[in-house]
Amino acid sequence: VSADFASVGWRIVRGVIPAGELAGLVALFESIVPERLPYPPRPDGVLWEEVGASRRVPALAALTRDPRLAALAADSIGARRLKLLQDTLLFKPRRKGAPVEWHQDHTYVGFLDPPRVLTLRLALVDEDEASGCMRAVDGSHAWGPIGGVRALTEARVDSLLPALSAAQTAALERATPLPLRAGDVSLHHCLTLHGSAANASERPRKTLILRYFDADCRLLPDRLPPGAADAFPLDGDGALAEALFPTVFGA
Ligand SMILES: O=C(O)CCC(=O)C(=O)O
Repeated sequence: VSADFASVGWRIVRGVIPAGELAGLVALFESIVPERLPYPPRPDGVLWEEVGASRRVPALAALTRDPRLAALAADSIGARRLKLLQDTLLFKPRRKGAPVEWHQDHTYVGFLDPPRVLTLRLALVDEDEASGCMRAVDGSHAWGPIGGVRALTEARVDSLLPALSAAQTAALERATPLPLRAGDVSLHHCLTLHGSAANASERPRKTLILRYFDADCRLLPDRLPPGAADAFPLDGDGALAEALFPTVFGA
């Protein structure tokens, strides 16, 4: 178990993917999320999140099982076996990249119990404060869940700001920026409060996001919105179905 992750709620691991492998991963990203496409703008800019591509792109599926990534995630929460919940390719175009509102992933994954769920992010190009890198509030995973659960089927992430106490709001001022070099990885707990600013830089931000959970987690069906149960089938042992939520570590 990572001590940093347990006490702070996030950790960074440098140089997980060596420079020689990055061009191939950038090309894979580009084949799924081409930079030239006119992604739909929101009032605050463009943020494209391509969700679930590993179910149709074998090279991406292989990456979700890459032991360099999956073992880091398992180690961070001390899981013996880990399953993949979801993969997302996040693209914040240069100059007009939109922010990600302050949130806990738990709002969208809180149907898994216990909350032994985490997110691994692999930077494919350098990301820093100018290009809207992620920011996290140290120790906020100990605050517990804020607000309700809305499950992964939500189209966009809402700000938790209105639900925060005065002390929690003040803590946002001290949020830690998580600048990454291409090939670096950050991991955060599903209860860690985080977000990211706009990308006003001349560089695009391209991040591969993998959400994993302890294979011992069980689904709480009453936390799914009506009609969502079909997207979360179970195997005979009560675990989320292997066909859609594959075991990526400790199989
Ligand atoms: O990378 C970002 O800017 C935000 C990512 C995020 O919110 C997440 O992975 O849960």
